[in-house]
Amino acid sequence: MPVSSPQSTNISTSGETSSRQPEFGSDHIVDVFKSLDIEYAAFNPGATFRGIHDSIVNYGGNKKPEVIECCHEEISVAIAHGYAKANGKPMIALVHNIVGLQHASMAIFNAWCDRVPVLVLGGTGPMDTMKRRPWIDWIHTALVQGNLVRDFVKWDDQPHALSNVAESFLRGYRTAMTEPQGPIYICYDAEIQEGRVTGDVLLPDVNRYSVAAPFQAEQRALEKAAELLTQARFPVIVADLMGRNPESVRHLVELAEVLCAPVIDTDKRNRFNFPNTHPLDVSGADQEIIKRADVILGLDVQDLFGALSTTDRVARIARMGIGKETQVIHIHLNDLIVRSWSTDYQRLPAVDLPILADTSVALPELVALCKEKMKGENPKTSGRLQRREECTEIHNRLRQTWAEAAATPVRNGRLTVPFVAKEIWETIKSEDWTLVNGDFNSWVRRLWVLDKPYQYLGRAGGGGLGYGMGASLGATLANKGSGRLCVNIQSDGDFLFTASALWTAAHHRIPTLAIMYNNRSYYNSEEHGINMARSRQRPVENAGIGTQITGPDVDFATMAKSYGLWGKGPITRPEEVRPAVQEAMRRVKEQQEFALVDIVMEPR
Ligand SMILES: Cc1ncc(C[n+]2csc(CCOP(=O)(O)OP(=O)(O)O)c2C)c(N)n1
Ligand SMILES: [Mg+2]
Repeated sequence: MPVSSPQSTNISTSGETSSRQPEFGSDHIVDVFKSLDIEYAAFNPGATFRGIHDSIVNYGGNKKPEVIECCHEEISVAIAHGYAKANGKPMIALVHNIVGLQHASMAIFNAWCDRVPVLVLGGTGPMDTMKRRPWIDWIHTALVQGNLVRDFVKWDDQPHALSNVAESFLRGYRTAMTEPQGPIYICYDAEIQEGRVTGDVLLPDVNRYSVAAPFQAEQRALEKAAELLTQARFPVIVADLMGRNPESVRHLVELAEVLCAPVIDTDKRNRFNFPNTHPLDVSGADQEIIKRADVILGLDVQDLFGALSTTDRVARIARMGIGKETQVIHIHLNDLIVRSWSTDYQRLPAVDLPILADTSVALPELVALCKEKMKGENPKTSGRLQRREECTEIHNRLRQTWAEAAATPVRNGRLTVPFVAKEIWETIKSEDWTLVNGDFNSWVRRLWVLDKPYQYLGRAGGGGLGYGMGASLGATLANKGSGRLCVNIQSDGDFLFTASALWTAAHHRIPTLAIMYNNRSYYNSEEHGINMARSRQRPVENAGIGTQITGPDVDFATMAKSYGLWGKGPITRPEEVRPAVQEAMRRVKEQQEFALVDIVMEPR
């Protein structure tokens, strides 16, 4: 049977097929996975993909992909989500027919909103009703299964025959990877997986199906942008998802320096966009800076309206924070990923110069055009140097205030969040580290040095709890062999949704350093309760009902231990923090094992 052997490609990195001939449909499916160099397949098992399961293990040798066993489909997808953000390429999350897909749906929604490529695969059927077992095969088969998640995946498919599988998967892979990226879902009929291969099944040369080159902005639009930015009195840059491409960070630094323009990350903290040590980084003074802008450049801002407005969270009123005459430029791809079901496209912002382009190629071009326009300009008389100094002052003032906050170890009988954040920083700062989840509600950004794009991966995207454990394990898998310390700042409420990810961490020896940000509360909700009570003049003391996670207090260290992992805590005293984190870090580095430190602290 002729099987073409794929070479390296810009879709995959190496491409490897099994040396054996496919006997069953699912063997061919695994060959397709291998041709695209898929490293892992995370799943909770299920009979609808038992064919693929068997082929991964017995035909593919449990390598490329290798099985990552999970206790919940939400974990499988979150692992693939975190992996893709850390690695830039996707892995597979396999989910059992209707039931696994329903469990997975929250995590798929997170990946969708976060614009991250995840290959969600499932099984179904048999679609041939004569071949179904009574009851179970009927309740677990849908027409069409993809309908369940169609509104928040870029594409879904159910190949009709084995001969359709390779093309379907290549299309899925490419669709997920093409900007704006996102999850896809492909469902395989049990019959296709379990049937014998009778004729020729060809593996296409994956080199010829690669992701298209990123698309550039229209030249005249970029020139207009350069003109506005170079002539501005006070240009401000707002970045959001731009940093998903690490190269873009370098270009943004150059643009900010050329223009002497302040840079703000949106408060969504979606990606690493700009080094927080740079004097032009003024995130934290957003309102003060935005108000002064006469020209704003947005870079892949998902919610530009939100980023430029102030919101009263209780009254639910947003007011524009910029003047009517402020010119807004936005380089983005948002309009290419609009769906009607969820309104994750956000409020429609007023933009004077919208540019639909991939920032990874538009930014360097914009830098070149700005430089060209500024040729011969005297930075002293142009006011640029003065602006840079002003920004530097703001930058330094902010950091000074934040450092002072970290000097208070205990308040109201609890460790303060900034103090704990600082102690952890002091412990890990000489390591090559990456923060794979969490950020202590921005205290990491305020107190740690983030100067390399891989150091921060952003948040869940869809605001759905249950993300942190899976995503951090996936990102740690992606960092395997890098020697990098992978740190997860894990909030307690989010953890409890997917706590059984501890089993996956233990079983697969995934060496993440997890710090439990234990405020013994779904505090975000408690805070809403407090605000609600205040605005209605009702007792704030009741805000803990239905929100606090006390009585019993969860003993997270013992939870970790019960999965055979190393755990320490609860840590409640200032002098205990550093030694505990040091010990955990040693454990992670030396034993290459997951370790958890439970630190009880103030809510915020
Ligand atoms: C799946 C899901 N259920 C409920 C919520 C509502 N919610 C938003 S934040 C939050 C509390 C989160 O608690 P935790 O992870 O401990 O973080 P904290 O706010 O305490 O720092 C809740 C319940 C949600 N976002 N997602
Ligand atoms: Mg909490």
